[in-house]
Amino acid sequence: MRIIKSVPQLRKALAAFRRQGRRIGFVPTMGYFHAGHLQLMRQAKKAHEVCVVSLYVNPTQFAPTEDLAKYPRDFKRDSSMARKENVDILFMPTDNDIYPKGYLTYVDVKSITEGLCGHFRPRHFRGVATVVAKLLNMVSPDVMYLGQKDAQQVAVLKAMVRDLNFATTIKVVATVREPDGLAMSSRNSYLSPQERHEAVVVYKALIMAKQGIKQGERSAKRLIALMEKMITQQSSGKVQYIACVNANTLEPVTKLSGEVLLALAVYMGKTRLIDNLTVRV
Ligand code: PAJ
Repeated sequence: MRIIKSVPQLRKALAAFRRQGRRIGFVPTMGYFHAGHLQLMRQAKKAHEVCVVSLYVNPTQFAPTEDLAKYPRDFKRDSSMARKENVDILFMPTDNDIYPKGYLTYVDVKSITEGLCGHFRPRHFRGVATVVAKLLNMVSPDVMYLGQKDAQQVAVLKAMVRDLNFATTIKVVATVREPDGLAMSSRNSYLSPQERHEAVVVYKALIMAKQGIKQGERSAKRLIALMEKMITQQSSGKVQYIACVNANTLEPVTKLSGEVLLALAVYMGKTRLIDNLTVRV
């Protein structure tokens, strides 16, 4: 595995792979790897692509009040985990590579960034779209791998790739979970043992809602109320939002039909957890 820090070096290394006729698979990350990240890397390797992983904690997707400074970082651990997955290139740009002095340009995806997480993190997806657009221009991958864990991020980046004509296909990888169902996340490391114990309720609420739909429930309002009740009764978690939306457009639905995304954000103490499930009604 090569660890590359500069864009010219990256382009040179990738050009050599392309001359060999190899396809490039790309996994953008902010590091502090867990089994979810590794699953994305494995998908690229399984497709016999050159696996390029970027590791960059992107400041523009954090609000001033958020956890940028304390976001977990462990480069040694990350690089040894990536090496074990046979990653070909670990790309670690610096702030100066991504946002040099005088930086002016941002990518703003409209409407689907306004609901769900976007409602509570107003500039978050602008930061995500901007950094991913830049990384796509640096790597020019054939395929980009994204996790379903961040369902709204997937929808936003799919729209960006379509609207700005990036020559990259997006592959979405199912959410990897802990044995008790909690979705893997770098932020789970913030949880106290008690919060970690209670955090499983987030997934349990989604599963209960899915079962409710299977048994014929079609009212989004009733389902959301049930999920909220379960979370507040079984944990000290504070619900930020629970939503039933169309899985493609992310528009809220009142009567469930078609492909529905159940999505929620819950604070366990100071840690914000998100999760989702798609259900075909
Ligand atoms: P990060 O949170 O590090 O996640 C990197 C990728 O791993 C994302 O595509 C995310 O959806 C995926 N992922 C995270 N947890 C997962 C899980 N439990 N199962 C499957 N996939 C999972 O998402 C970001 O970084 C950033 O916003 C980024 C796209 C890199 C832009 O800065």
